[in-house]
Amino acid sequence: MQLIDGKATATAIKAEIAEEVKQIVANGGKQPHLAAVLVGHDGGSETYVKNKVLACEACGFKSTLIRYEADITEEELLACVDKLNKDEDVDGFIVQLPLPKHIDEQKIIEAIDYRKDVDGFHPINVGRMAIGLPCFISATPLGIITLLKRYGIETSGKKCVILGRSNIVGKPMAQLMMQKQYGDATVTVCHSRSQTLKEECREADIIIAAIGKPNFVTADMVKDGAVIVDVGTTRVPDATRKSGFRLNGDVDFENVAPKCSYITPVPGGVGPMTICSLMKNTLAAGKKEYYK
Ligand code: L34
Repeated sequence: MQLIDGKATATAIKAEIAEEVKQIVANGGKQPHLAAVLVGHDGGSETYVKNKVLACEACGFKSTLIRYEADITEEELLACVDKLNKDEDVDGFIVQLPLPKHIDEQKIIEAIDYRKDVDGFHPINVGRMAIGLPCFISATPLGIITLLKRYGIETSGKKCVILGRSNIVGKPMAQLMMQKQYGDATVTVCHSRSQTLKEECREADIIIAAIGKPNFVTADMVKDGAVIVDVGTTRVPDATRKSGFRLNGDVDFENVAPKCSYITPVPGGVGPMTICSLMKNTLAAGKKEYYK
């Protein structure tokens, strides 16, 4: 069993990005600038956005953090998006999800200029991704593709089961894993209503778990030699930790790991790669790589 070290891979890629930014700036080009909008005080979101700001520093980007209380109106948030759309210094920006219930997330996503949508959540980017056109690809699926590639893991022609059908992970992951230029695999998507989920998993060469249920994937669901990618990061109460919680993946790591050829840990697996892919997208935005 080999552990897939997302943290080390992300650190190496951020160093590569920093090197490129140095060159760009030395040649008189513009320093990439990412803005992040954080609404409310969700513990997970606070941590992820803080990590994004730190990653910007590591890459030599400019970053701007815009914070609002949870009672911000949809109108006010749309005005903020509009301002960022028009701000010529901002190359890309994100609105961290989830948003408070009274705000329509889809409406916010669609208000973002797709040319600055470094999350790759806007329908134009989602659609272009689905048909294999240049675009911003959402960060978690892109991070996973990058990890598989960097570890030399063969995906072409393999049977890949994706657990979960969310817009930000499951669906785009399925698209990328089936496409010739990325996974080139045979893809099955399972979700909470799937009747043959366990059977599908047992036949899978690669399982990508993104359902947000701690320890959902158990050893009896995994074939010997399978590759396991764990996207879950659920905070589980843990009195032995100073923080009062620990992060738990969707995979019963302790019992599944011995059966695998490769497995990602939580933390230190997919999470850091999500952030590193956001940095890649921001660099591409700064270079106007996809859109003028
Ligand atoms: N708009 N909303 C928007 N874009 C995103 O790309 C996200 N996502 C998901 C939630 N909402 C979003 C993230 O940023 C999930 N996500 C994310 C980012 C980073 C990490 C986990 C999820 C991460 O850094 N995880 C660390 C542990 C961090 C901790 O201590 O809690 C890890 O090693 O897994």
